[in-house]
Formats: sequence, C-alpha cells, structure tokens
Amino acid sequence: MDESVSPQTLHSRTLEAVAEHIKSGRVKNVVVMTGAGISTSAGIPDFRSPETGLYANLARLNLPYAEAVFDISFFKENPEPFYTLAHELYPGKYRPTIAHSFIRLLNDKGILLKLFTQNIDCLEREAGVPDDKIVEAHGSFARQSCIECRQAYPEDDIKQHIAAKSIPRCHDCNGLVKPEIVFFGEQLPAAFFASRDLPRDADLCIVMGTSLTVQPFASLPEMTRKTTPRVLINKERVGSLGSGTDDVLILGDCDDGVRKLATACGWHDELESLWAKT
Ligand code: CNA
Repeated sequence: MDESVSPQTLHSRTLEAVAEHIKSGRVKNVVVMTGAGISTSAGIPDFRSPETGLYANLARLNLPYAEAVFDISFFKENPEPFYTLAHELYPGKYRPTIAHSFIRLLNDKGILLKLFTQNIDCLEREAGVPDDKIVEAHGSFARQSCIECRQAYPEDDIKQHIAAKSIPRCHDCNGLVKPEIVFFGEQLPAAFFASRDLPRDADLCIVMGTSLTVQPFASLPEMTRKTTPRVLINKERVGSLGSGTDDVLILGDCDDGVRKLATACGWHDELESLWAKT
C-alpha cells in the first residue's frame, strides 16, 4: 500500500475506519465479490491453494492438465472426471460459512446492492441471500441442460446420476448433460454482463476469498469509483487491491475477517445468531 497517499473517503485504511464508515449511515450500496475461499471452511476445497486446492489434488482423475476438468472441449471427449468431482461438490452436503452469513446480514441491514460470486456451490442461497441479489458469474449447479440441444434436464434425474457417479444423457437427443456452470471456453451468463457496471454505484466494495485470476470477473473491483473504499478479506493480497486510496487489506482467514468487521460494526451477536440458524 502506498502510505504516502491519504485516503479520500475513510479516516484511515483500517478495519475500524471501514466499520465507522458503515455505522455513519453513509454506506447504502455494498457490492460483494467472492470466490472459493469463502467456502473452504465449509469443507469445499478451492482451486489454487497449494496442497489443499482441487488443482493440487486432481492427479487421481488422470487429467492432461488440471483445468481440463472444467474445459468444455475436454468434457465432450471425457465427462467422467467432471462427474467424479461433481459427486464431491454437489450442493446439499455443505453448510454455509459465517462469511456467507455476513453477506446475508448486509442484505438484512438493507445495504447489499449485489453479490457477485464465482462459486458454484449455492451456499449464498442457502445462507439466505435472496436470488435477485446474487449474480452467479460462473453459473451454478442450480440448473442443468443438454450441451447439444440445450434441452433442460430434470433435477431429480441429475441428482440420481451424481449420487450413482454415472453420466447423464439428454432424454431427447442423447447428448451429454452438464450442470449450467461455466466451463473454460464458454460464455458467462447474460446476468453477469447485465450487472457488471453496478460496482460503479457502490459506496463500499468487499472482495473475499478469491485469487482474482479468472477474467472477466477479476476486473470487477476495477469498476468501482476511485474513492469507493475497497476491502479485501483474503489469505493473500490479490489483484490491484491495496493500491487504491481507500483500499483496506484484512489479510487472513475470511471467517476471522468478517467476525472482526462485524464486531467493529456492533453486529457480533446478530451475525453469530444468524449463522447458528443456517
Ligand atoms: P481460487 O483461485 O482457488 O482462489 C481462492 C483464494 O481464496 C486464494 O487467494 C486463497 O488464498 C483464498 N483463500 C482460500 N481459503 C481461504 C480462507 N479460508 N480465508 C481467506 N482466504 C482464503 O478460487 P477463485 O474463486 O478465485 O477462482 C475462481 C474459480 C474457482 C471459479 O470459477 C469457481 O467456480 C471455482 N471454484 C468454486 C468452488 C466453490 O463453488 N466453492 C470451489 C472450487 C473452485
């Protein structure tokens, strides 16, 4: 961080100053951007953490390269590795983390403008963030369809296949069926492009649990206005976070970070009881 430049909006580049900003009532439109790191404490591995990340543990799937498991051309030739992984990641097995509940709390406070998530685990929904506040930039397991004729495929049927570790095929054309999560080589959902300018309207931006390496998502924090405070809650520094005049870095575990921020806002008990109910 360039300490010689004074913050424009905050008193200082600290967690306490962010909490003061929130408590002042001036924050009405928070944009949150998240990635796999907010779900690791739920037991879902992220991609890129050394040793524990999925990419470091895919050898058993015999992939030519780790990202192939989410590559549409590879999937067309060999869908098995993806379905092996889908068996592990499929929603219903995991409980939202307190970081998910923190986003829900922002919404309950009436200040969540939008949550942009790269996650496909649907834990934001399970934590109670309303559907119209979520942009699932990389899709999710919420719907599935045939990759050939695009026909929607019944949820009960895919659940059975995923439980049995078998490959679902379209009831109409026998094409491969895939959950509507965005693979490398596929277009992002229209909802992402329709909302990608929203960070300009934000008066606070919170980035959590992402390496900010996948474009175009990685550019979202750049869409905020120059004086909008941007808070990074992550194990490591990522993207340009830390270079803006009002950037605040809360480096470490996401759950610890949101607990500290909630406590500084006077929301500690509310957050804990919200999370206990999920
Ligand atoms: P990533 O590239 O694996 O990065 C994760 C980031 O989170 C890294 O910077 C880690 O240091 C950090 N991190 C990990 N655990 C914690 C923690 N407990 N506290 C704080 N920071 C932590 O993941 P991205 O989301 O950036 O990459 C985008 C991909 C990952 C998207 O396409 C997702 O679909 C995909 N993904 C999603 C899930 C999921 O839905 N839960 C799981 C694995 C991968």
